Amino acid sequence: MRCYAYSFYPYLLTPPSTVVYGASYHRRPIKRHVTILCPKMSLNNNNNNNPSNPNPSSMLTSLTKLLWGQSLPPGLLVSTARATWNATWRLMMSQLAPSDPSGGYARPASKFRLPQKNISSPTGLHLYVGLPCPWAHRTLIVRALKGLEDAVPVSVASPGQDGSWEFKQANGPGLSPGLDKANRCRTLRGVYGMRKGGYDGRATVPMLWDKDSKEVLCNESYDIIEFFSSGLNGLARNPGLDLSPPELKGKIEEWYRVIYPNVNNGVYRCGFAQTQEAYDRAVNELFGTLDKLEDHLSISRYLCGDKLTLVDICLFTTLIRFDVAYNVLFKCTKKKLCEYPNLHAYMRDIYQMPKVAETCNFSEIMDGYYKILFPLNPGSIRPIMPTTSEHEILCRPHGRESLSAAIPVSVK
Ligand SMILES: N[C@@H](CCC(=O)N[C@@H](CS)C(=O)NCC(=O)O)C(=O)O
Repeated sequence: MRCYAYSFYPYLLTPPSTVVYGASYHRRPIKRHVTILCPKMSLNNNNNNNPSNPNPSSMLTSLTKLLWGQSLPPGLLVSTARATWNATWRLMMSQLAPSDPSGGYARPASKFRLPQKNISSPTGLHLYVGLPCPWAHRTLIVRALKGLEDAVPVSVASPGQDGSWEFKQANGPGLSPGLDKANRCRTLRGVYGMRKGGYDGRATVPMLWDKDSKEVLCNESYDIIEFFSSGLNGLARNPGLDLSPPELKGKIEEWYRVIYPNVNNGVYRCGFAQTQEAYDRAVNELFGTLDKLEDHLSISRYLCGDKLTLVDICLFTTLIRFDVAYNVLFKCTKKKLCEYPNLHAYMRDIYQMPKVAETCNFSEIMDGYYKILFPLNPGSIRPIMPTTSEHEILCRPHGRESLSAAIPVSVK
C-alpha cells in the first residue's frame, strides 16, 4: 500500500453529516436544534401522504424523527457520532501518517539519496520546494547563505486541497508559490513521473531535479543541504562559508542524532500520534530535548560552538514553526518556544542573518498546516498569529554575540 505522510484523498474529507450534528454535545432539547438548524425539517411539516411517492423532504423528516425524536436518546446519539467520527479519523490518519503498531508516527524513508550519485555536470539543477515545509526550508536557507540562487533555480509549489503539491498560481515576487519553471508540470507528482522508469511513491519536497538527465537527484533534505554547503563551491557566490567544516563534522552528526528524532521529527511524532501512549512518549522526548538545548544554548552561541553549522539550520526551521503551528496543531503544548529565552534568542540570531528572513513565509506556513492537515483541524480555521512570532519581535536584539565556545560542551 502507498503511504502518504501529508496528502490524502479528498473523498475521505467529508465525515457523515451525523457527525456534524453529533457535535452538539450540550444537552439542550433536541427538537429546538432541528428547528434552528433546518427549519424545513420541522417534525410537523409532512404534507406528503402518498407512500408510493416518497419525496426527499418527507424521507428527511422520518430520518430526523428517528435520529432526533424520542426513539434515539442523546447519550446514544453522541456515542454513535463519536464512534463514527473516531473510525473516520483513524482511516484518514492511516493515510495521512503511517504508524507503527504502538500508534507512533513512522515517517517513510526518502527514496532518492544523494551520496551514492555522481553529479558530473551540476549546471542543470533545479530545486522544488513548498514554503510550509520545514525540510524544504532547510534547503532554501543553505541555498541563500551560499549564494546559489542563480546556480540552482527554484520552483515553489503550494499544497492543493488534498495536500499534494501543485503549481497552479502565477509566479509572484520573491519566494512565493508559482508555476513549475523547469518542466511546466501542474503537479509535483507530474515532475516525479517524468523520470525514466516513472514513480509511484510519495511526491515530497524538497526535491532536487536534474534537467539534463530528467532525473530526480535527491528528495532527502539533509543530503541536499550537505551538497549545497560543500558540493557546489565552483558556482556559489559565497564559497567561503563552510557550514560543515571537517573539524565539526562529528559534533554536527552527534547533535543531528539528538534533534532529528526528538525535535524535527519529534513535533510530527506528537501531531501524528494515534494513541495516547505514542503521544506521551513523543511529547516527553520533545520537551526533554528542548530543555537540554535551552541549557546548552546558555553557554554556546550555536549548537557546535561559535560557528553556524548545518545542524543549526535543521533546528531553526522547526523552531520558527513552533509557536505558529506545532504548539497548537500538533499539541506541543507543554511550553511555547517564546518561554525558552535562550532558544528564542538563538532563533532570532539565525532569523536576523542576511537573507534568512526572506525564506520564512508565516502566512504560507500557517495555511499549509491549519488548512491542509484536515484530520487535525477539520474546520480549517487558521488561528491568529502569535505576537511573539511577528517580524518586529523576531528582529529584536538577540544579545548572543558575546557568547563564546570557550567552555567545552558535550552532546547528551
Ligand atoms: N525526509 C524528507 C521529508 C520530506 C517531507 O516529508 N516533505 C513533506 C512536506 S513537509 C511532503 O512533501 N509530503 C508530501 C507527501 O507525503 O505526499 C526530507 O527530509 O526531505
